[in-house]
Amino acid sequence: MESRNPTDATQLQEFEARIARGEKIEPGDWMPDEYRRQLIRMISQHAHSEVVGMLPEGAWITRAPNLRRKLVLLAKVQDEAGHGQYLYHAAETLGISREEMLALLLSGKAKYASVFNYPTLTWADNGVIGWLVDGAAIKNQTMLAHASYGPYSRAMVRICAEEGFHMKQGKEMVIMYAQGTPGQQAMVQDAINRWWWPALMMFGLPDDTSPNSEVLMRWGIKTKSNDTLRQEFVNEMVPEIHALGLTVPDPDLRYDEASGNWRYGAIDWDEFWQVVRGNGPCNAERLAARRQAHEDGAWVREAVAAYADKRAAGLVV
Ligand code: BYC
Repeated sequence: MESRNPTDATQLQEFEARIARGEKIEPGDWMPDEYRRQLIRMISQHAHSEVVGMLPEGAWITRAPNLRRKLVLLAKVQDEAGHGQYLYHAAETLGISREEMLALLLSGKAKYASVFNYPTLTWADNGVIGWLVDGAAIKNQTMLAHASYGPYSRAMVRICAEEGFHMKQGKEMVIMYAQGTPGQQAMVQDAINRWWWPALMMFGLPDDTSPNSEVLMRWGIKTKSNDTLRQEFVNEMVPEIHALGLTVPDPDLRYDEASGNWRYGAIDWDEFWQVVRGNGPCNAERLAARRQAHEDGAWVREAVAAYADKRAAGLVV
């Protein structure tokens, strides 16, 4: 990873000193190749997650139970598209094109958050995704708003503000259904049962098996570890779920007085890898939907390219 070239060694020292002083690294600045590679990997995966993440909830826009819920859901799903845009732009500042990133997604080679390969079976899933999935995302992204790379950290500030709204609209639904009819209570509990474990997987692999964490922490991209954030999330969510009279689908969950932590049971990492490798319940459906959207948008790309050519030739202003 580190170069033997003395100039690079000095640059690396200066680069690490800048990060230690809390300075942001900006697109034109010198950076180690591995820093660039890690950022492209993480930011592009994040962008893909936002865009694929529109699909599970988007499927419910036409079936929202009333106009207010429909408007909120439309706004949320549209926000996720915007998040994808900011993030693709942030990744482009590192020297990869949007076309390359999209080609990797559409060919099935790129990773994106495993959670979006699960189906949304009832309306309550939208509430629980907002509360748990966006809640997990905020926890992670509030940390990433302090990341050492300027364009990524600034994108996170804006995204977190919008995710705050996403989480609140989800929580409002969960509170309402938890206090609703027995049918609504059962529906929201069932949604929590299905989304709890995939939400915990959003924080990434355990610290002792994560191949990327060490370098990400060293260069200030992550400022908290995967397990630290996961534990913080569990500690915040469990009392709230219990306060609503709902349960967490984890028979091993217990409160540890000494540390003040809610200790959770084993996460099924075999299931995680099955889903990440393309064998989750909805992987094929999600990719097919993105490919269809890409094909349907071909005329827009052609029109934009034609306009750009004419503009370059001075034929339009
Ligand atoms: N799913 O060393 P590790 C949203 C991969 S969207 C799939 O722990 P790292 C929303 C990982 O990529 C917000 N793959 O990785 C949108 C790596 O593979 P490679 C999504 C995962 O990067 C719409 C390998 O496993 N948030 O909020 O140190 C509607 C080893 O893992 C996952 C972000 O993207 C996973 N869950 O840490 C609603 C945040 N976890 O690349 C809501 C930005 C791990 O080495 N990303 N892998 O082949 C991150 O913070 C980090 O990348 C992670 C993983 C914490 C996710």
